Amino acid sequence: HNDEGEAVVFSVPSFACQRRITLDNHNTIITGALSLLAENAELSEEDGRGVAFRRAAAVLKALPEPVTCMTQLRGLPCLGEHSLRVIKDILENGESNEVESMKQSERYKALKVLTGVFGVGAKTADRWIREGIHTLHQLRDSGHALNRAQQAGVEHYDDLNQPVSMAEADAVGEIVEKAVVSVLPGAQITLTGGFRRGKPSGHDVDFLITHPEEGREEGLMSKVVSWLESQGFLLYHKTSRNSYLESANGPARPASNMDRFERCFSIFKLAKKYHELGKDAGPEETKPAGHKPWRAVRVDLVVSPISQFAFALLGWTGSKLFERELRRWAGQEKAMSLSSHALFDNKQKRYLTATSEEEIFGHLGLEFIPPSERNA
Ligand code: DCP
Ligand code: MG
Repeated sequence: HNDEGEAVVFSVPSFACQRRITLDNHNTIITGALSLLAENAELSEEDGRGVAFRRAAAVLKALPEPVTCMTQLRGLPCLGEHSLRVIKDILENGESNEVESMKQSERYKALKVLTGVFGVGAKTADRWIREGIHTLHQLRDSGHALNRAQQAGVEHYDDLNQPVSMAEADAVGEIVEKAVVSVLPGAQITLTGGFRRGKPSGHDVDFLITHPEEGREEGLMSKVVSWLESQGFLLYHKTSRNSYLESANGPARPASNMDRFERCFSIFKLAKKYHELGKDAGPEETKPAGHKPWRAVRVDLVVSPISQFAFALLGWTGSKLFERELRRWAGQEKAMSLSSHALFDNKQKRYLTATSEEEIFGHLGLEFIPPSERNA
């Protein structure tokens, strides 16, 4: 409130990549509701609506204090009719009717359960729901053939739906570091994703791997994966060429570069620390059944040549909305195409190189936003 006792009217720039959004959120009830609506839209393959709700949530996350009345929101960007209705409901009744009934709906609950299986996306879940499959039991009984990823997803369902802690992320990091330096001394790993933004937990652990000498990273992923596998650290892995041609964004790049830019989706078998084993943990023979001494953790590995490292780092740090907004800013405001590989200036018809994230923000005419403030 200002000196006259009137509620403060907030001001927020239009693009999420122009805002400093920390994890210190003063409007968690509203942003939680809008995020659920976004999630539901995404699970229903209505991506446009999903982005609209995500953008609205990111505006509320940027506010310096809790919203108390609708007039404070006057003039803010990205708040559509639907989002405003939800916010009004929450301010008046403490919760949103629409969101509460959505959470209770059979369809939403089934979508959550089924897409909670690693390897199952919105399309597959929707198809199964239309066949009357709403639970994991029904999925097992249905006799549907599951692919390798989905089989691992069902097998490790509970572990993979339990958030990964920072301590676990560090433990995975030590293993990945050991793997990387064993197969290529001098190679470097960097923690990316939510943990780099300072989140205390996540759904997976993301790493970017490179070598300071261009070209030395070639073939690195398969060596790292072989090492991890030989040491018994992998429950599942699938390496894919991160085909940049498949993304709609930006111009095609030389095949030689693409071949080197690889991604591995994996599930690690992470040993539990002694204190995590539970009070009844003891010598192997006396351990109660069901208390396994390890747990499954999703890990994403990406290898990038050093020349693309800054772009890969920026692209894999997130948040997803922050990334999307950076690319939208580049295209709409600067006539540039940004990807996790490069930045192309469409007017000058040339690539703009960078060796740091700061340099990329500079090319884009944006103030530098550190990872901890990219939590849009
Ligand atoms: N990313 C992307 N495009 C993809 C996959 C990922 O731009 N197809 C980027 C944005 C994400 C980051 O990589 O922020 C890591 O992806 P995650 O799905 O792991 O997202 P987070 O790490 O941010 O969240 P979580 O804590 O749930 O793992
Ligand atoms: Mg992550």
